[in-house]
Amino acid sequence: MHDFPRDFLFGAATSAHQVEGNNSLSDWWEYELAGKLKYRSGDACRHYDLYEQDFDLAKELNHNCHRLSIEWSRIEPEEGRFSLEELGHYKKVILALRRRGLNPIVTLHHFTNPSWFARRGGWGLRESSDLFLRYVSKVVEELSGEVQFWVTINEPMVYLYHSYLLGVWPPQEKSLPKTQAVKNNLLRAHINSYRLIRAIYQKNNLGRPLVSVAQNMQAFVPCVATLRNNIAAYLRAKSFNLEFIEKSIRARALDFIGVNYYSRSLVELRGWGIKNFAMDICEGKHSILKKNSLGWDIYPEGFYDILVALKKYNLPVFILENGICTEDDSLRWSFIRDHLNKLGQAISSGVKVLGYIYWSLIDNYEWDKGFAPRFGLIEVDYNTYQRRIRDSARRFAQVCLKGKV
Ligand code: IFM
Repeated sequence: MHDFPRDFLFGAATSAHQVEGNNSLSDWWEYELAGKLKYRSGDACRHYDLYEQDFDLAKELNHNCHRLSIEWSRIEPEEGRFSLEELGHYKKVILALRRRGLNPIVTLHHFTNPSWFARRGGWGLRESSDLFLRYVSKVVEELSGEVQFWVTINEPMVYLYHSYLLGVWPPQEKSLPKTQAVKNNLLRAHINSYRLIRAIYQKNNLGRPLVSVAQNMQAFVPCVATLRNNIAAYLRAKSFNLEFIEKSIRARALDFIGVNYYSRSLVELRGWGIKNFAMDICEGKHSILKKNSLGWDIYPEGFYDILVALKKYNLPVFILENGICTEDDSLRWSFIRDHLNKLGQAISSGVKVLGYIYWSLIDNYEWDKGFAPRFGLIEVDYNTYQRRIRDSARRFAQVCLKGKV
């Protein structure tokens, strides 16, 4: 049994493209339409219109926070033209959360970009950070009075891997030098956004904002513990999990460590090239662990290990995503319970944790995997757009209510 701190934040997350629907001015949409991606997001969950109803459900489930993302391509549909209507829309969304006692955790970039930005060269451009900052400034000026928690960039390393190394997400490139350049630009965008957000709050005499990134962290485990696999696993954790946050900390641009944790990766090095170190995993399919419906190992132990290893940075941690896609809702509950238990253990070991956010509030568009993976606490019927609260959500609601697992 674990008690969570009294002011602990419990909630669930979504991201704009995955739930809102009709995100027609973004690069993802363009690739979907051109047939460069297998699945189209279409109406997604119609959350753009149904957000009040979804937030009612989150409140009914005893959540006290909610993580969402703002869609840059709606706010700045053409370069330099900002839509007051869309800024107003997100203001209404944030106020709808506040009215229900849900603390908004706002992400500024969650994988999608405006089409105009992508056409100009996207995150490969040296000036990408400046272009992003103009948008950040508009959004933060508009919402600062209602928001304390900001997440500048969601999972920069996942974005890099899929979009610039594996070439599966827009802009579907496979280039090491480009990956490096984009990584630097994302880091610059984060650091400069951090400074800008702080400056806006200061200018407007608002309390201190809390700003971070959502860093996807995996447990990197050597498949067979040979020396080279051990070294590769260590280096992978260093570069995938830690480099971005370490550089942000060095630049004094991180108020807490945002962690997204799902699974482990079995590392098996097949060569000595940079790509081998960055990507080689065991293809042997011999892991005996239970899996989610995408085949990812369920490994709560790794969650604990990762959290405890973050203690040395002396910053609070916020779990911004943790979740499972499955058709088996009892497996969803055991996943949540086991991870919350590990979180409780980490807190007992001295890790300061601000909150736990489940991915996701509702089933949604899982990028290149389409709508089949079901991550939601709430089921979405894609024919009627009706929502149905799952049993796992009710169990998690009890944890949120009582503050213990
Ligand atoms: O759906 C994604 C989300 O957009 C980012 N983090 C991981 C989730 C599950 O794959």
